[in-house]
Amino acid sequence: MTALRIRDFEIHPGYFAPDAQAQLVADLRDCLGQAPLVQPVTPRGTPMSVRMSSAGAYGWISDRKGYRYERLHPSGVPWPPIPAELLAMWQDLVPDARAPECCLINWYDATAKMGMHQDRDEADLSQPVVSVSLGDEALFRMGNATRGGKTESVWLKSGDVVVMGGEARRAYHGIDRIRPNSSTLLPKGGRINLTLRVVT
Ligand SMILES: O=C(O)CCC(=O)C(=O)O
Ligand SMILES: [Mn+2]
Repeated sequence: MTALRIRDFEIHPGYFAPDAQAQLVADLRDCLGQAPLVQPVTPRGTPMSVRMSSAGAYGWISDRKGYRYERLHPSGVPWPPIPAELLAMWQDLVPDARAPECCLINWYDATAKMGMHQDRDEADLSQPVVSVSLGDEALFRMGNATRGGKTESVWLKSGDVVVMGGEARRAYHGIDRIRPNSSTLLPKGGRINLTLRVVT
């Protein structure tokens, strides 16, 4: 399937076929067995609607102390390794990038969303972020390098991959809503989003 480009966001519809999606879900279950999902709070103490964990050398954390990357899960255990098929995808789509050091795992239930934000806790913003969608469809909104202005939206489906490089790397983006029961990949529904990042 050919990629489509919206601004500098490069979207690969159906990058992962259904059997590869099922394999990813199985691998993620192992990851979450070691480093369980937690419900983060914002630095102001407001609970986020997504639940999060990570794989890789670093995990992304949000709590009362702020947004940051940490070497350990809040329980004190190291994050599990990033599943091999995600490393292969990274090599395929962004061969010139450094190796990813974090795979943030976001789990959305039917009512979860993510407000417009930039990914900017990483030291080297010349490195791309690559995002994988699994399960229910999500309305992904793409904005600008500064807050506000015109935006464009696309429904991301299970197996779709988005490369955020170039101008898109600093662009505001978010998830407005999930379309419940739009996928049968996850037996209880919901959506998993993975974002691979170079942290240092
Ligand atoms: O769920 C998504 O598709 C986007 C997630 C995201 O932007 C993030 O975790 O920083
Ligand atoms: Mn983001």
